[in-house]
Amino acid sequence: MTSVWSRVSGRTRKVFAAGIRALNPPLAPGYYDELEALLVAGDIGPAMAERLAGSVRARSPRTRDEAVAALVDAVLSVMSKEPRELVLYGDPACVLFYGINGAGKTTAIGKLAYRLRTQGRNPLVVAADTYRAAGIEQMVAWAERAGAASFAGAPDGDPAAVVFDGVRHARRRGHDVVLVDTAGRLQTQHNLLQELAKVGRVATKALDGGAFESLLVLDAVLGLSSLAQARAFHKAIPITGLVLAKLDGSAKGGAVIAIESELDVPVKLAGVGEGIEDLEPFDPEAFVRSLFVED
Ligand SMILES: Nc1nc2c(ncn2[C@@H]2O[C@H](COP(=O)(O)OP(=O)(O)OP(=O)(O)O)[C@@H](O)[C@H]2O)c(=O)[nH]1
Ligand SMILES: [Mg+2]
Repeated sequence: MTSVWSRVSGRTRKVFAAGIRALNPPLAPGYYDELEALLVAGDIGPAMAERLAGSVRARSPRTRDEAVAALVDAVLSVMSKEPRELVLYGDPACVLFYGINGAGKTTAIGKLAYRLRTQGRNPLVVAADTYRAAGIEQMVAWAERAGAASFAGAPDGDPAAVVFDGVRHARRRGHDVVLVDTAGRLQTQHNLLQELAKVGRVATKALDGGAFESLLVLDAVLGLSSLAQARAFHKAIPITGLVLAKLDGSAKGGAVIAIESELDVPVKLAGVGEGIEDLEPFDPEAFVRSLFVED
């Protein structure tokens, strides 16, 4: 049976698995250059591709299987070692979602609310995308589908104030987790990044200094161009985890290897479709094996 990972990373997998099959065996001249080019084609980035091909070469594999095994090891060794489980402690626990426009924030929150409901938790969805009335409506509609309660800010309101009030509302009503949706913003919009930083500070205050999950949602379709986004967001607000949305439709899933490695922030969740159940805790080993190893 094919795993969820070989299904969702199908397009990226096509680039890699077929390419690896077509490569000369490791003992042939040019093998490592070809391998490096293949990794670049899968959007792993030139520097990381060189480093990974070098690691495989250092292991002196004699067969294609040995080379692939060395590649899987090399990739796993550059990925983040930070824990991937969402940290959901606190009174209430809080998860803040942010990212560029259309990345998949609202959808990911809807799916996570559903997942938490099935685990017996009682999440409150806080719709703090106050820039667009439709943004609030979309979040509230997802919360309803998930069977979760929601708390909406007024359109044009201050998102930080909505988060503060949302946390208080959650406490009063006995919700154990707050999931906060924010407006899409580009990494080049300095004011909006500052606004996000303020949302983070106010969340800390509302939680009496408690920690919260701070998740940058990336559109997997964009590949390596997400690296610049991630760097800029990370400067504005400490990122505790990544959400890789739309992995099912991306041919550039390889980029996550370089992004994780550079930021040392783990992908915690992956969006694998448009349905309410299409969210998976990220499993790097299964993901990497699905990219390079045929089943
Ligand atoms: N195939 C697929 N589509 C997804 C996934 N996640 C989100 N989408 C689609 O991507 C589009 C944008 O998703 P939203 O959740 O609205 O994105 P957003 O980040 O909230 O967007 P803004 O609020 O406008 O910034 C929608 O059409 C979703 O159905 C996924 O994992 N797989
Ligand atoms: Mg949204």
